[in-house]
Amino acid sequence: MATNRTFTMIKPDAVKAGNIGNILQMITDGGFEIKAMKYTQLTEEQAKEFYAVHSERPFYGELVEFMTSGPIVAAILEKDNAVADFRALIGATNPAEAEEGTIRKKYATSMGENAVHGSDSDENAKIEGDFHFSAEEVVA
Ligand code: DAT
Ligand code: MG
Repeated sequence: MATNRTFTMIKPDAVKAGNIGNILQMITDGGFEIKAMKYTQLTEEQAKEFYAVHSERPFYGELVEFMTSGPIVAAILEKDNAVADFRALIGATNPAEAEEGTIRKKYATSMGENAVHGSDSDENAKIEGDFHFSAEEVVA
């Protein structure tokens, strides 16, 4: 059953480019409600754990280095069908393949530096949200 929450990060490239506000606007215009949010910088340990599923991939080192290279915005978002609808809003992993009107089409610069994260399943949305937020940090 599809739950109604997903987890996102505005990645260091988009924060550095000054696009936090633009991306949050697209997220709220897309009908997502922010249930928790923080501005923070991932440690190497946190980035390695968050992306552990990719640890055997050739780009893992680069990915960890990039994700720790500057501050991010982490957030839990709520909407009906949140995971799938948010993946549609962010667009393809490779911005060259992302559809017009998606966040990655507008703000991502490359496959590695692609502006935003979005959970890929309800199970991972829960794991990733819990990784970044305690229960008290999520609004009722
Ligand atoms: P997504 O972020 O769309 O869920 P993913 O889970 O396959 O994509 O990969 C996680 C991140 O790793 C992705 O946002 C950027 C990076 N990445 C994936 N494939 C890559 C590649 N071939 N080269 C460089 N970075 C890559
Ligand atoms: Mg993914």
